[in-house]
Amino acid sequence: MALTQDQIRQFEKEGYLLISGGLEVSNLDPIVDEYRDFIDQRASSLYAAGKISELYEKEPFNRRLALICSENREIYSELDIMYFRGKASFEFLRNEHMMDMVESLIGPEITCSPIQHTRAKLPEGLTPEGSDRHVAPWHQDAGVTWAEADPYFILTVWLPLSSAVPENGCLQIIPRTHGTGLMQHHIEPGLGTVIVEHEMPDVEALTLPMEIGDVLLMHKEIPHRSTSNESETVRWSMDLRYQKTGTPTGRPFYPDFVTRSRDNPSSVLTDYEEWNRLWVEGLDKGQRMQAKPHRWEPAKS
Ligand SMILES: O=C(O)CCC(=O)C(=O)O
Ligand SMILES: [Fe+2]
Repeated sequence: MALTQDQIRQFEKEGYLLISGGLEVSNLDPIVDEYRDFIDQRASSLYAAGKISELYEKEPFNRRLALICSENREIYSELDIMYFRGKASFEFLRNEHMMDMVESLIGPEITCSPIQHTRAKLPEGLTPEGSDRHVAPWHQDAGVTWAEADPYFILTVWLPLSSAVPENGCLQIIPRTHGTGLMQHHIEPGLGTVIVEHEMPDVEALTLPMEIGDVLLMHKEIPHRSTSNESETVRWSMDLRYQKTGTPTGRPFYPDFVTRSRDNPSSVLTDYEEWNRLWVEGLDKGQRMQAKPHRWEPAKS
């Protein structure tokens, strides 16, 4: 649904807008189903190979992966959107209801940025090698692009596929801090890209518990983070980014594509095979270039 004038004003003032029940759960079910099916198949193959002791098939969606990973973590690296490349995930990227919300903030010519993730955030301690890419220290999404994207507006859309609560590391944001530009970040080994301490605004953080169907729209200059998952279930979520077609995404080696266009409707990418091909090519290119995803240097010790 298009945003109301009030919602647009709220986004402009606060730098974010949380829309409770912004999407019908039925819009997200196909994504959950394709992950559920994949995990089911992978559980069978791991079991057949003697790598897990049981299938855990009676367990709910947000628990089964944790139990499998407590025995074998092979599946973990196969789940993010660009590796998994599910058809329902691809179709959802141009979901009409979501595009209506996005259009209210960026206009009718919409490109989907390749800076996007499906995150299966495992209970603390279960992640391979101990560190977890889905535990994000304080950062702005403006900080995870190349500088070429700096002048342009990029909208983050964050949505859970299962309950996101403080205990499992839901999102925390610092509202009303957008409009001041890019803050200095650095890379903290083992932690990720983080805003340097003296640049962090002295404003209280807001913790945002969300349920499946809720949608968070966030300005790229809003600092946010998520803490580790202290629960026994998986925090499943997606974070997507949209911007006006023709503006640089700040990850030029990965594929962007048009998800809505009033000027040129035939430019919208609806071909699933082509999306797959673009990602296979982009991942290969990124690897060959040894492309740095963003501009920051390791913190000085
Ligand atoms: O999902 C998370 O925990 C962090 C995600 C994030 O930083 C983002 O969506 O921009
Ligand atoms: Fe982020």
